[in-house]
Amino acid sequence: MNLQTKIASAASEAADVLERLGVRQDLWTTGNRAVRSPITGEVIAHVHDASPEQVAAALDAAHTAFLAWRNVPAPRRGELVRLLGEELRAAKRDLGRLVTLEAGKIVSEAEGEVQEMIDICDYAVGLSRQLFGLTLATERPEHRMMETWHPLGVTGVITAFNFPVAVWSWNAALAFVCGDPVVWKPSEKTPLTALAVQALFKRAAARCPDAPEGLSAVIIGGRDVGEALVDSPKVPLISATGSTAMGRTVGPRVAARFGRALLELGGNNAAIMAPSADLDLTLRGVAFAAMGTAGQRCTTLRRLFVHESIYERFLPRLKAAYASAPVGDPREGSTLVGPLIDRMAFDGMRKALEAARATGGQVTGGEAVEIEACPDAAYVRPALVEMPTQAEIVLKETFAPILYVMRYRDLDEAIALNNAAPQGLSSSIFTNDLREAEAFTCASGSDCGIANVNIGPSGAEIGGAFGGEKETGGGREAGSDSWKAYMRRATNTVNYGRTLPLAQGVRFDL
Ligand code: UN1
Repeated sequence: MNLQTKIASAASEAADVLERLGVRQDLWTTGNRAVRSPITGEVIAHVHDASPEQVAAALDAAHTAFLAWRNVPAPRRGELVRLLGEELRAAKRDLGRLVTLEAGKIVSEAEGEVQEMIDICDYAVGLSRQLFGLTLATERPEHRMMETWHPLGVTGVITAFNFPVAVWSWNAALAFVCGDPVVWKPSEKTPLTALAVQALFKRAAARCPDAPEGLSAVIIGGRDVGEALVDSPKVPLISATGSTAMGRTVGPRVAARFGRALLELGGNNAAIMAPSADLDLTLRGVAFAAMGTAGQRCTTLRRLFVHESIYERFLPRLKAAYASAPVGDPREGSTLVGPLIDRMAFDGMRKALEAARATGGQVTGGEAVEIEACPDAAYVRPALVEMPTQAEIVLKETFAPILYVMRYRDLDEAIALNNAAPQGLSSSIFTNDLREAEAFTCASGSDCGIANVNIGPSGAEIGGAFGGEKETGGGREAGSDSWKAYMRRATNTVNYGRTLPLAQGVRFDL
């Protein structure tokens, strides 16, 4: 299929945006690592991998920064994050543009990602005055027992290409107010946006006299750089976002040194469409959740269970939406589905569709959309696959726009199908029946970290805790009390009396 014949180069625009964002030219022109834009597949920059010495120096500097930063009162640490939020507001369009150029997101989603950074900064500023603990009842007279929260240390952040800037900010904004420096290893596929964020951070830090040198660092590189971060005893917390395979390596390595790991891994998110569902609303909810970000969100909708009584009515409408969703240059205002990150992602999609066909799947869409003169770009029409059962391939996360659709008969069966995936990130039910909605969100309902009613599984806002169970890794980021992962808890018992009563009535009289 050939939708758009020609697409304008991304390289010179990337150079302009990087310049405006204040990224030093040598950081992206003279390096060893080529960076490609998924829009055209062309090389748009060359960044420098960090050497082992540079990684060690960044970690030392971050640790030294920690020793000072932990003593800065939390609301003053919040002032740095407020300034960062200001920089992000001013740079929203440019940074969003760079996300589009480097990750291929459509403009509105790319700017939405930057908005998510601004939101978490605002949230963290408020939080900087609310890092409170409890006062607890003590069994001993003239004693006080309380819980205090203290900065933990350097936070290592590993991020994926699909949210190249927002995931850092959910971690960093909280880490900074909690008193922790941040060393960031971005995806090899999206280092430019990381350099841009670091430049904005530096602008904010320059306006904040309390901020020590080394509070934020970016270390670019492959697996070896990630491993140096993961194995460093100077990094008590590793927050890693990526595949379950990555988490299987990172989790045990961090555990082996008794570090703390916050893991945000694969998702294989489902929605249930019940007989009472609002058809129009569900159609929009499903379309955005399944096709948005070209199916490359960890919260993307990948499995849809439609009640048999409405299946025949709903499916033709969904198919029409799939056939008409505009695929193409994410810089064009009318585009809804941009490119996949690279050809490898397309190969993965093709293989999954083959496996689905082999187990009885009826595929609509899924074909490559070729762009003239851009053989390295990977545009694809999103695929809708009607499956007779939830076969093995459906239970795998393929990071591409594939939606498997299945029928169900009763809600218990649908909830069991929702929970049958090894991952447990996000889930939804579309229903106007209160009992069904409550059954889906109750203890015996969805087993995911996120369970929604009448919205899709993706597009969470930052106020809630974000993350999931089972193979998703169990971590929680962003809102609610996720900040506690970035601090150490101390229980303090203070005796203000003149005797020494022992707990549990123990006697030890000399
Ligand atoms: C991810 O894909 O890594 O809920 C995170 C969402 C976004 C975050 C997705 N706020 O879809």
